[in-house]
Amino acid sequence: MTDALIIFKPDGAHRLPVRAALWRWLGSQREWRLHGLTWYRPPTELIERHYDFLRGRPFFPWLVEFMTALPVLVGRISASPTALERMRYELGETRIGEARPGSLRERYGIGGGVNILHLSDSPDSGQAEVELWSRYLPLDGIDAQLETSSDRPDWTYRLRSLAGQYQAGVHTELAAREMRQLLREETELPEEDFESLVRVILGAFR
Ligand code: DAT
Ligand code: MG
Repeated sequence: MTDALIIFKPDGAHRLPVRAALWRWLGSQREWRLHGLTWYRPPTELIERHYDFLRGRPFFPWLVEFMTALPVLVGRISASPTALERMRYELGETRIGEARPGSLRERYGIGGGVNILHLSDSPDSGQAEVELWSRYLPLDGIDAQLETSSDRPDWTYRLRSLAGQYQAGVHTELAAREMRQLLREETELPEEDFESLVRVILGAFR
């Protein structure tokens, strides 16, 4: 068995229909065991270390801002190496435009690196990531209370379409305004946190 780190990223943690879908998937524990899941707002230095291999990439500053903007759900699973590989397959490719149809990321990601969930990609990275994050928080208690369904609408595909317009500079202001409205319907964050969510999601498409 191997350990792996799992993170509901800000979009996966706060867009309620997405969170419910991720929880249905993760909570099924089909071929894996969930050992910890807890709310935590990671400090910048932790995210910079976690994504150290991406330092210098043009999207790195955005990635750090995205991952530190709000509390996220962080956890640990154990699985066989092949089961971990299958989980990654079910998750889908990194960039939403390339994510396999039917995968979690294709279904719920808005675009680019706004891709809902982190999951360690191998036994080696799983061990290293669990070790790193364990220095900041315990990863062996499931204390998050999550719902398996949500009465909020899931606007993924409209958000993705609008993000495309926003990125292309087509109806930029209208697209941003509409995205904000749709995200408002999907979330129940207090105003200040909601503004952070909108800022980091739009920030992916600048
Ligand atoms: P994954 O999350 O599929 O393991 P990764 O470890 O290669 O992917 O990259 C970590 C995160 O960095 C990824 O989830 C989103 C962001 N990212 C990677 N490549 C990107 C790109 N070309 N554009 C935007 N964001 C990217
Ligand atoms: Mg990775």
